[in-house]
Amino acid sequence: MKNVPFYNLKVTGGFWAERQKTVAEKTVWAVYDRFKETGRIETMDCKPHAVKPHIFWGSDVVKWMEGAAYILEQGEDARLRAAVDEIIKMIEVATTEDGYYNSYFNSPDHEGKRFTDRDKHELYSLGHMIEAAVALSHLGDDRLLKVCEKNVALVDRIFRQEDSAGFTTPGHEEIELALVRLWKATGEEKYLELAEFFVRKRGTSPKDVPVYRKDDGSGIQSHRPMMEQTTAEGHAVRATYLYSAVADLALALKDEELKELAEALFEDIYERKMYITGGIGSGHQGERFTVPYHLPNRNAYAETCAALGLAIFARRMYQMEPDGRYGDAAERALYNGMISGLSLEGDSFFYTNPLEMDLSYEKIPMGYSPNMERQKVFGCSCCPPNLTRVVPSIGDFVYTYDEKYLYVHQYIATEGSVDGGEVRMETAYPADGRVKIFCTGKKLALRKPAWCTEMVTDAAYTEKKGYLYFETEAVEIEFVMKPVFYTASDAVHEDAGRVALMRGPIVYCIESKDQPKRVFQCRVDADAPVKETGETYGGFPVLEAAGALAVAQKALYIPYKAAEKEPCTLRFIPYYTFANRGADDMQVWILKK
Ligand code: FUB
Ligand code: ZN
Repeated sequence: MKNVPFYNLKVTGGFWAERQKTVAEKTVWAVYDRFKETGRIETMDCKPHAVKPHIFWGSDVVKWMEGAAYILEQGEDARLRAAVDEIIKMIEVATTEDGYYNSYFNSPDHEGKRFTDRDKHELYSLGHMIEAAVALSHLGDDRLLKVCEKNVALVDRIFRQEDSAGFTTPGHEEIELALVRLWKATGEEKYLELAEFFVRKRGTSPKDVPVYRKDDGSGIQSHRPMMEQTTAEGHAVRATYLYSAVADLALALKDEELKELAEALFEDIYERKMYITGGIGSGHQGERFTVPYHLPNRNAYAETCAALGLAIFARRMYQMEPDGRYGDAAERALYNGMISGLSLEGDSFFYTNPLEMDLSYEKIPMGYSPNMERQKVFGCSCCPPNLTRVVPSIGDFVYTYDEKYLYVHQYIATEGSVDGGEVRMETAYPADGRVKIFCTGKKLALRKPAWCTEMVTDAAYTEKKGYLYFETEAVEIEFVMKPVFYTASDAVHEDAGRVALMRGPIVYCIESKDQPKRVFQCRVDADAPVKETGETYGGFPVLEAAGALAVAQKALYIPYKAAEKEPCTLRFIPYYTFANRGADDMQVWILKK
């Protein structure tokens, strides 16, 4: 199967068109301005400055550049082009004779220390620079690509040929998937070989001691040889970047063992370690996967980058083989646990994406509390520029194709070209479940959304592994969308006795400001019908459900029979919009009445 790159498609309307507009007009500049204010941009020149670069500040900046390049694909913007140009020039000048660039190690304080410390994110930062370079080269600007190719030649010599670095594989993965992109962009086999080297060597080298988390190495996916790592472990962003590279290599090398490994890793996440929002990495210590079914709501870490990581891993899986679970995981993450990281206004962010907020938690001395309010920038600001990369390139998630079929994995209004033919999808999904698709020269294979229990179409189809196969070039279908309460597996102890509301792929939540009392007093009647109010928020209907309020009692403890409840109506908004009207208590999983 081949991918249809977003370059061939235009997003013509709906949720993502609106988010793309916000990111292009607002977010990209909000992130740039914060990076300028904090010194991230100026330290790209590696000269002495009052402010000292953090180990991966450079990665923040090149991720921003990658997003800027995607925005420039949509149309020229002289100011954006100039901002990108300035950074490229700084990198060119600061690159050493032997091809090395890193804003931390090329700065005067850290000279001579390169490639000695596995946890200093050098190869991670280079990976992101490669991704930015590939994006810029598509615009016809190869300057950064040249820098990267020299840099990669150095890495290849030091790591693969001489084995002379202080470690064998990176502490934070990213270069692996970036090298696959570089191979695709240049056709140079050596980049694919280096990607394979880093993946296969993982967990095998005595030099790769688990210094980082002082654990068994699982925190950075180094506890055993890669081919024996069949469960998702450790830091969730690192893990999903690595697993994405495993899937990339499986596809590029047509390697069955790598494919089986990627499948096992995906299954472990999908069946046991993923929030209903597509958030992953529940543990805040180590930003990591913990144990199966440990999905706490209030303490959920669920980093924005990790949901994005799941989405890009799942996308690679469906590029390999159509299986509805992959598209479902990507859809959950994109519409919920990832995009919740971006405010409706587009200029503030969440790093963690809990499924419950209790404002009083901020006051607990020495306790863990997530950010209750969206932030303009973080000390560790990886998430905002990741959003500026993924939203403009969202078209990458929509289609793949083979000789016979166009596979439709995500329902996003788009028009463009596929394999010499024309493709067009008209839909307001997921505000509305009606979809019209047409592609010249291809039959259509449509993912049946996991949430869908009722479809309406006149066309005949056969169903296999979550896809509907039509023998026609045009299809009209409705995935009937209505609010549904979900329950979690018994194994998820935190959700016992609770339900969560979804409408199509959109997870809903309640905030105290919309309820008669704080959300912790709210109980919901999961058997009563849910009403669409006629209002919308964040592009989706505001929903109402019948419930009951536990009447506040003064005494700390009273007999259960004496506790009073009064009927009420609960008002639900899309989860991804939480805390857009200021910090508030919030719940996704609500106690049943
Ligand atoms: O370490 C670089 C980035 O910062 C990671 O990907 C995020 O999880 C955050 O730790
Ligand atoms: Zn992040």
